[in-house]
Amino acid sequence: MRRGAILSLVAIGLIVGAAVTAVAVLVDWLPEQASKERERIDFVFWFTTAICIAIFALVAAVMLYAVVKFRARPDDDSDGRPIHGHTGLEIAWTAVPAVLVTGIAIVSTVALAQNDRSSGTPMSIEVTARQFAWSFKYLDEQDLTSTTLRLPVDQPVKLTLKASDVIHSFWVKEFGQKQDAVPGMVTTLRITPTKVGRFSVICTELCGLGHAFMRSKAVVMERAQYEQWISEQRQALNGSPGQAGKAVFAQNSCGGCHTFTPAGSKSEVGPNLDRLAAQAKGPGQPLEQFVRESIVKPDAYVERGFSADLMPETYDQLPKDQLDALVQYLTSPASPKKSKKEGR
Ligand code: HEC
Ligand SMILES: [Cu+2]
Repeated sequence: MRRGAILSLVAIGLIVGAAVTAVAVLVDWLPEQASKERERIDFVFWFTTAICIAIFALVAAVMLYAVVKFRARPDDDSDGRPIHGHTGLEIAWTAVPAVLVTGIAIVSTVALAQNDRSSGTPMSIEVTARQFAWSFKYLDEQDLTSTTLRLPVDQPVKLTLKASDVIHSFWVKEFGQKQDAVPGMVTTLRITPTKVGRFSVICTELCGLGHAFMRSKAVVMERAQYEQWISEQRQALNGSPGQAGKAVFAQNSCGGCHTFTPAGSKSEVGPNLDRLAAQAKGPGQPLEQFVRESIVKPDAYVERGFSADLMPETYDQLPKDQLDALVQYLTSPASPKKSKKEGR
């Protein structure tokens, strides 16, 4: 090949490569990066993208050059020269992609293997997925149960995922990896958050009518703040029944849907819990039994005027002592007042 041809090819390749690189780098394609695992996934992504850009530039350069250089002139009606293969080229375009694809496979395998291993001792949290809600149980913290996933920054976490009805999938896009929650088996996912912030927990497996609303929050906190939150919860759980019930009520977002004056909540998605005694007369059950059943099996009795599909059915995951405290908190009007005084 002549020198001029090679120079033109290189020039076109560089221009195309620069343009495509600008599109890849200048546009903010990926979500915010907030975990070590995401960093590794993003590395694989950029590694692959770089290879794609190089190949694209090469192909575009040869194509553009050929289109201009070998185009038919207006008065040229002759046939082109017949060409029969080119062994050198064929070996090259087989061997080079094979090497590149193998490289991508190796880099991905290393990233996946590292993401499946925690550095240091991970914190254990059990995640329960159910149509259409998430529940998080802190196995190292007396099974403290919450509907929000709170994590200390830079601390490796091991999530064990369970599903109680159909297949769901846990995903926080800032953390990277997804993991399915499958009925009848336990799956695991490791996360090491690297950024303080609030992120969305999303179900990414179409799991029924309420799938789009199957969301929760992952809150990554400074270690000191997290420790404080945990110790407050621990104190509350071990405190008077009123305090414990109040903490369980708050951690499980009951106030997000129910009015309950002792907890200061005013939402009207579900029935007003200040009037439970009157409501228990509907199904004619003793108050305590009615409340307990309403929490673990919300559909057992549905108050007139409310939708049966709204209250999450994940609360049967509450450990017995937390459920007891919650029921007591909701049924004894005296304990909330008392706990207010003891509050601090
Ligand atoms: C997403 C909204 C939502 C959340 C969160 C929620 N509930 Fe409910 N709750 C409802 C709705 C709607 C009903 C009425 C329909 C039904 O019984 O399923 C209800 C019913 C109840 C009832 C029965 C009341 C009656 O009059 O029938 C009790 C008791 C109750 N919830 C307690 C709780 C507690 C305790 C929590 C927290 C652990 C909680 N709920 C969380 C929406 C919610
Ligand atoms: Cu789901």
